Amino acid sequence: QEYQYLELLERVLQRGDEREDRTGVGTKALFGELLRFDLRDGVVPILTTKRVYWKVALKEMLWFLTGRTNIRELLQQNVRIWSDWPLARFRNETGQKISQEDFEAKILEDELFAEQWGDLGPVYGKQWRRWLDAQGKEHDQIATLVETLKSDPASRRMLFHGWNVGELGKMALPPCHMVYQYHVTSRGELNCLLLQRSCDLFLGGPFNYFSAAALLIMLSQQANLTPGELIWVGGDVHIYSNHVEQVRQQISREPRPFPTMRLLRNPACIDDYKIDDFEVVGYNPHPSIHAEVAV
Ligand code: THF
Repeated sequence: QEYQYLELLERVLQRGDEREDRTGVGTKALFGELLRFDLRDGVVPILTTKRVYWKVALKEMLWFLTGRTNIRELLQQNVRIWSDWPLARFRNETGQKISQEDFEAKILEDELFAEQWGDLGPVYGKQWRRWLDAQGKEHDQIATLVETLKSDPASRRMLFHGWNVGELGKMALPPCHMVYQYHVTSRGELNCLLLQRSCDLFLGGPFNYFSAAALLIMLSQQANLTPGELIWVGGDVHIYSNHVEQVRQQISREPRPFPTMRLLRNPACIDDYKIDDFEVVGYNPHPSIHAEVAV
């Protein structure tokens, strides 16, 4: 199953359109790509051609589900993947040349500082759990989804969306993984179609595939369904110019079978999952490959 990802990397390198992007780093990109991951029997798409820090991705997903948007709660769990954006804003607005380490330490020890500088605005968690409509009413899209999965699994309206047009301007970064649509087969298998408008194939992609799979597995458990398929659709799928060597190295490696994931507990509700509830079995990846994230 991993070959489709490696082939996508290869295609983007060979045929990708080369452009300047928002970050100024430069990318090669294709538009409109699709990957399918079979999640039956507990199989999860954690890539094996480099080590993927699946616990980091899972902590991020659990943080989205809490509805929170401050990086402080991530840093408290030693997750640093969202620090670059608040750090860039702090440096821009104050002119101070603070290091990432010092900035993160300050966020952790100073609650007021964290409130002022650590918040990403109404990003994923806020939209998923507290989407604000024009009347000022908040909507919990995740709770509604779980409810519908249980009560009306044949529904064609089981989805949640991150692209809240009226609030885009307040977000540190508008959502990349944007619409999650669900589907239940007559055999009680839960499928997900994820539409991702923009994908950093080397750094973000591997996190996004696994996170979406983990969420599907949690939803299956909550609604008494079994995991089916994750279908991932990417809009602008790109490789940053400073990831090309890393990508070549990854493509040269032989993929191994995907691992499986088990839930050690059956939490009472979608809000109750903890990182220790997840066990990954049979993950035997090639070594990690370092790359810089474009901000
Ligand atoms: N912006 C860009 N340019 N790329 C992205 O992948 C991305 N995201 C999120 C928001 N904006 C993005 C942030 N998610 C890593 C992983 C996910 C991120 C950001 C960074 C990363 O550096 N991963 C490394 C190290 C992991 C670690 O240190 O724990 C890795 O090797 O996987 C995509 O959603």
